[in-house]
Amino acid sequence: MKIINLEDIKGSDQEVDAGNWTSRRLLMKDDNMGYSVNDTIIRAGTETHIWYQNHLEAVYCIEGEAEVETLKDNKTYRITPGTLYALDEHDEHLLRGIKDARMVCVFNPPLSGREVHDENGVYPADLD
Ligand code: 9YT
Repeated sequence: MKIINLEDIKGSDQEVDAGNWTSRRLLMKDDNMGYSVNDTIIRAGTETHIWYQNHLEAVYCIEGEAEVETLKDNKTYRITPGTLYALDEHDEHLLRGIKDARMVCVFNPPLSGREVHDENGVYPADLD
């Protein structure tokens, strides 16, 4: 069994700061769980274009407030603590931080841990 504590990840190379968000990568591909888990802060006042064409992601809000707009239908969803959104159709979306929002993010297939979005909001299929 493994025990992983967020405090040990903060400031390490398992913390990826992309400006609009900072992602603390708790479990990654090399942990061989079949999924990865991040504790991510979406910064207030930011808007990020995301389109995970190669991954499915579930996002569970535990603090703060965010907004997700799905681009195929321009629907906007308010995300508050206790709300989970699942990008089960690889949904292209805009993610806005209303207040600093803390999200637990699960990816299938797992992230290797080093990904940042490309110019289209995509993570590459696989990084080794
Ligand atoms: C919630 C979300 O999609 N944030 C962008 C960062 C990403 N989830 C990550 O790598 O933690």
